[in-house]
Amino acid sequence: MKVLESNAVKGFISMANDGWLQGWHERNGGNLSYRLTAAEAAEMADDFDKGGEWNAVGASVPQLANETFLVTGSGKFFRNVQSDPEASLCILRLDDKGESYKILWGLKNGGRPTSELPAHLMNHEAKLIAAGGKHRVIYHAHPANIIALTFLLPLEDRVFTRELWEMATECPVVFPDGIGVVPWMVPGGREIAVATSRLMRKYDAAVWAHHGLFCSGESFDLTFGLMHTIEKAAEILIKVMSVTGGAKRQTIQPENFRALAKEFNVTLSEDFLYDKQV
Ligand code: 2HA
Ligand code: ZN
Repeated sequence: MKVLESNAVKGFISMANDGWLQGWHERNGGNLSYRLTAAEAAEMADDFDKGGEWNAVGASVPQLANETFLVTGSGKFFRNVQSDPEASLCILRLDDKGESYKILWGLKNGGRPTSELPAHLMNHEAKLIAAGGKHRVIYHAHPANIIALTFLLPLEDRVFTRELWEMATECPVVFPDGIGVVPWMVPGGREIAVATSRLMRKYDAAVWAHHGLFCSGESFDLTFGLMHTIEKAAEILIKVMSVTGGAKRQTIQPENFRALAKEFNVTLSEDFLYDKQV
């Protein structure tokens, strides 16, 4: 099978385009990665380049040894993914130590995998361990409202989680574990990857202060939906803060969250249900 005929690849391209249409990917902003199943990698193996050299990942992810990933390219624009996937994306395979990768397909005009490859792979590894292999998608985008909040709220997991939960009743059902916050750090390297993957053990989403958001999920729909839900909640909070500076006349209270958790069968940590003024 040709790579571009695969349903997994089609789903990846359509998610990338959805992110572009949301306005989350100015210029070359953001990146997306998908861990292929063994069956998906096998069915398109005929279309893979058999040669190619090994390149350093810039991080060590031994739990992902020999795994195959579809990722966006460094410096490539989400805007062009749908019209020219073969120039914008690549499929890579890790070596048996999880320290080097080889490109099997894509980047036909040259280039490298996403500059955030260490963060993507370390997040995949953290999720492989924490979620037993169910998660396959890691998504990084630059949605404006969640970024704006990193100038306004304390950079604390408990504050971001609680404020976003209050903005839409379904938020605690969509991300019951909460959301983590990484303080400002230089992007693209191992240090920010380590900080993010530490949070990803606990949460499915991590904010990068003054930069963007990382989300993890089992499918393209769930991961895109998580990014979308968080950004929508952030937009509502920005609207409220724009009008009143943050004061709320009424909101969802801790006892309301506890009732919701019971009805929707989710566990909400009491760490996020602290007492505060409205
Ligand atoms: O430009 O988003 O974090 C790609 C990025 C880097
Ligand atoms: Zn970014």
